[in-house]
Amino acid sequence: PHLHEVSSAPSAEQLARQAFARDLVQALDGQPRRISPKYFYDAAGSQLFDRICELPEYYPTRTELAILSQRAGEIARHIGPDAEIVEFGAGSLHKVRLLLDALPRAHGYVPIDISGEHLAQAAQRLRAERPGLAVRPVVADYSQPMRLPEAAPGVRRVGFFPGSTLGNFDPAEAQAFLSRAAQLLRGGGLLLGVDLVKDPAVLHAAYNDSQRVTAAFNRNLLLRANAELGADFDVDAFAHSAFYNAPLARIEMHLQSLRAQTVHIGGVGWRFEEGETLHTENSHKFSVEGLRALALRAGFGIGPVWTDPERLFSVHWLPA
Ligand code: AVJ
Repeated sequence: PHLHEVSSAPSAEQLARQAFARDLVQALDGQPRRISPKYFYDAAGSQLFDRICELPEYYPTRTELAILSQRAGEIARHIGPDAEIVEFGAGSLHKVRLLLDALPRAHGYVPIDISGEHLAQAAQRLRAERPGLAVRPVVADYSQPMRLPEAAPGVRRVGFFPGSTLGNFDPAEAQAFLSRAAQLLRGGGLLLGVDLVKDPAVLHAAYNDSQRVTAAFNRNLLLRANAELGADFDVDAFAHSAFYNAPLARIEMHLQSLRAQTVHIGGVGWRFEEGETLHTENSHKFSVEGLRALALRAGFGIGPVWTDPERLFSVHWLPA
């Protein structure tokens, strides 16, 4: 009765599930055990992340929004008219709206995201708001090499990569991503938001909020594995652990086994000793100089940087 399903090509959802299965099994096989934070963002995880952005302790989102809205005019002058805005990882449209509002003559908007569903919805909403704007979503994993639709003649591509998502990459990955971005954006530039090195206590609080939303966000990865892959993680037997690794200038998030236990996926078991962790995220923090050195090595020029008065967060204009 289900022959038509057997013969049809795998859906985007099935492919995403397979990639998650492959990467989680690889993480569990590894030592140390480490998985990409991109798997946080299923529907539930995306909602938890939106709640994180509203937390009193989590300063990055509101600080970046304040910088973007206060400096929108100045930023728009660097971007110039007739640009096509390419957003890497189009989450909420909140931030790009601030930018587009300051760019009445923007030619187009190309949001790139791995979640096609999320992306289609966002594109529809924006088209309704801005009928003159060419919105061309691209479903892709921007952490991998990728191609973009041809830009119209005379249109400059300007990248937008807010939220300090760059900080999720290891330094070598960040370098590789920026090098590819510099090529894709040649003739235009990149507007890049990154979190800054600061008092470790402030960083610690931002990833250990008192409402424990970040803990739920971290643990949601295990719930997702149970729901999508039939894993049997005992979610209550893993603690949220987030700490600042000062030598590497990064927040690390882990899920730490509270006791010796064995977890199973598809009949295969992996043992966790008490205290052993699954490393779920690195969130690198930058200095303005360090970021500029990285950008230069990737082939960008150096433009102005905008920060808040407390120097918590930074937004960089990098000509390509
Ligand atoms: C979306 C990667 C920028 O690193 O601060 C928030 C994700 N993790 N709280 C960050 C996150 C825990 C966030 N980024």
